[in-house]
Formats: sequence, structure tokens, C-alpha cells
Amino acid sequence: MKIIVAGGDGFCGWPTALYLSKKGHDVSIIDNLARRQIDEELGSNSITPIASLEDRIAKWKELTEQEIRTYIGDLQDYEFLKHVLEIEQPEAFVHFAEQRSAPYSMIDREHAVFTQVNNVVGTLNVLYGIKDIVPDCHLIKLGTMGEYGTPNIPIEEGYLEVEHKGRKDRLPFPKQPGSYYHLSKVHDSHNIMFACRIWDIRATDLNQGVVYGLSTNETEMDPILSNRLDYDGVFGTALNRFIIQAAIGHDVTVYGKGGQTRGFLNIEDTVRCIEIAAENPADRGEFRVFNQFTEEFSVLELAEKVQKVAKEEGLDVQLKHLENPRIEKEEHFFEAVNTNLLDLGLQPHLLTDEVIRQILQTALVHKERVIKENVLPNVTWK
Ligand code: NAD
Ligand code: USQ
Repeated sequence: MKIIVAGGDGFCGWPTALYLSKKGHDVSIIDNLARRQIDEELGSNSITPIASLEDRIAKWKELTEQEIRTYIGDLQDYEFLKHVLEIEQPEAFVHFAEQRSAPYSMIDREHAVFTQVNNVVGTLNVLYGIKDIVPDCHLIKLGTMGEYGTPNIPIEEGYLEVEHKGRKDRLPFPKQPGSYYHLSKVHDSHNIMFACRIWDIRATDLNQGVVYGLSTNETEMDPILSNRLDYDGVFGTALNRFIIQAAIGHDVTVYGKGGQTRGFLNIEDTVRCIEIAAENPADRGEFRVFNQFTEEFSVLELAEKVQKVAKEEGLDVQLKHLENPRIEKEEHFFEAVNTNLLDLGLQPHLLTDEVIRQILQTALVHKERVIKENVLPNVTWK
């Protein structure tokens, strides 16, 4: 299958591009390298050293004889995007290429505007590009579980059967996101749903939970293929960040009470979920929603798991409840349906102590690279 992976230089996109290429798909990457520039803006880095995209691609070709073509450019630039779609004629367009940090979007007005313009305009351009150039192409769009927020009822996959004043309908599940970043995903979902309805586009919105881990079989083939692993207060996400904190002897930073519960999945399942979506495309005109996570944990549960494994490795790690820099519920009901991907064959890699140990070992190898001043959160919602 001809597949474009937009955002293919990023944390989820890079391992996905390699996995799909290994599976024999004809893969090309679009990326404007914005994430590498944001590292410079924030004075931050990935704890794992990451090679340039050029070197990554050359190494992949050397090891596997598979070619991944790259297009360096911005999805907001419609002429650029049109050019790529005309050349590639993709059957699937996997769209990871967005600003994905909630704290980054909450730094100030400029960062909120950047996040929403980058994400919403990029996705609108992809929708127009599919309509005008490759109308049969399947859009596989990365959304987020955070679109739903934390309602006091079980979260369904995209839609809710509602009975109101004696009438029934299947309506989009209510959205109560918790940052300008998460809101950008809601705006995307609405735009995609509308485009499916008016232009007969086929789309799958993958409402992904928090991703942990960093390696897949492909990224482990050579250090040049290593994936990025974020730990700072802006881009580091709950479990990965806690493990790196444990590796450098930092307190594990539980925000507030730590009862915040989210869906989580291993990066090895992210790549497989994309493959499943690509191999089972949505119908023309269908806006399909899958909740892409495998397990639910509270932040405090994760912190305790990390503390336990770190202790077994001889590391004395303390948990610290920091004043929560975000505005969010710290004790709440959370139960979400995730059966669509399982029904299509996803076999989850669950979170075991061994998985935590492996990430911890990688973090210990590179712990000298951590910039300690970046570990505590410095962006607040207030
Ligand atoms: P990332 O920042 O590591 O990767 C995103 C990539 O997209 C980067 O390489 C960046 O340079 C590129 N990009 C951003 N804007 C672009 C634009 N306008 N044009 C071209 N390229 C652009 O992020 P990630 O963690 O790999 O996340 C990928 C996607 O998955 C995002 O849409 C994110 O919202 C979603 N997601 C991530 C997680 C997670 O835990 N990491 C969880 C749920 C959903
Ligand atoms: N948290 C802590 N301590 C920390 C970091 C986070 O307690 O040191 C808490 C947060 O307050 C929040 C929860 O952990 O309650 C999750 O935060 P996170 O930073 O791990 O994840 P989030 O900001 O929601 O964003 C990440 C990705 C984003 C993706 C989202 C999936 O950056 O791209 O969309 O996970 S989800 O959370 O399901 O919406």
C-alpha cells in the first residue's frame, strides 16, 4: 500500500514509518522538523540521542534496502502538500503532524494560537488535498482520548446513543477537553466529520491515549534509528517522564492528588494500530472513531509502579505531590470503551514491571544528557 506518514520524524511517526516499511508498504514521510526546533526554543532535548532524519533514512536503506522518501515541509503550505500528494498518490495518509503538548499550548497567547493554527489549518489542508487530488485516500488521523475529558459516564468510541424528549439519535460524544492543544484535536474531529459528510472522504480518527516506551523491533536495529524520548515538563508524558525522573534520582512528580486517570498504550501498539486502521479502511463518507489505548491507570498508580521497579534496581525514589500546574479533576470516574481495535486484531503489549525496567535501563544509559532545570513543570493553566 502507498502510505504517507506526516509527522514521520516524531516520537510516534518515526517508529510507525519504519514498521510500515518493514511490512512491505511503500512509505514516504512529510515533516517540517518543527519538533526539533521546539527543542531549541525550550532549551531541551530527547534523553536518547537522535540522528538527523537524513541519516535515519540512509541507515534504514543500508540495513533493509527499503527506501523511505522524505518531503521536508509544512502541512500549512498547501502548494507543498498538493505537490506531495500529486507525486505520491497515497492510498492512506497517516496524520501525526501536529503540535502535541498540552503545556506548550498553554504557555501564553502566542503558543495557543500557534498550536491551534498549526493543527487546524494543517488538517484542513489535508482534507482539501484528499478531496482535490486523491479522493479515495483513507485519512488516518491521530486524535486524543483527551478530547472527551473526564465525564461522569462511560466514554464510548466517538458516538453516543441519545434518547431525548421521546426521540433517539446517534450523536458525537460530548467533548470537554482540558487544554488549547486538546481543543485543537476537537476542532480537527469536527472538520474531518464534516468533510466526510460533504465530500465522501473516508477517515478514521484514532483517539489515542498517552503513549509510553520508545523502542520497537525496528528502532532497535541500530542506534541511528533510535526514537526520541521526552522527559521535560513541557513534552515529557506521565509514565516515560516518571521513569526518567527515577533514573536521575529526581522525585517523581505527581500533580495534585494523582487520581487523574487516563488511557495508556505502548508505542509498539501505536504502530500496530496504524497498520490495523490502514488495512481496514473506513468506507467512503464514513467518519470512524477508534479509542486507541490498551489500559487505564491513575497517575499515582503509575508513580508507584515506577517506584517499585526502581527500588528493585537499587534506586531510592520518592514520590512528590506537587501543586497541580493544570486545572483538571484529580479524583474522578473514568471508564472508556476500546473494543474496535481489539475486534480488528490488536493484541496489546501490557504494562509489566519488565517493560518499566527496560525503559529505565535506557534512561540510565543516557542519564547524563538530562537537563535538570527542565524537569519540574514551569507552565501553569492559571
Ligand atoms: P511529536 O511532536 O514527537 O511528532 C510530531 C511531528 O510532526 C514532529 O516531527 C513535527 O516536526 C511534525 N509536525 C508538527 N507540525 C507539523 C506541520 N505543520 N507540518 C509538518 N510537520 C509537522 O509528537 P508525537 O508524540 O509523535 O505525536 C504524534 C501525534 O500523535 C500527534 O498528533 C499527537 O497529538 C498524537 N498523540 C500523541 C500521544 C503521545 O503520548 N505522544 C498520545 C496521543 C496522541
Ligand atoms: N501528570 C503528572 N505529573 C507529571 C506529568 C503529568 O501528574 O509529571 C499528569 C497530568 O496532570 C495529567 C496526566 O498526568 O493529569 C497526563 O499528562 P501527560 O502530560 O502525560 O499527558 P497529556 O498532557 O494529556 O498529553 C499527552 C500527549 C498528547 C496526547 C495525550 C493523550 O502529550 O499529545 O494527546 O497525552 S490523552 O491524555 O489521553 O489525552
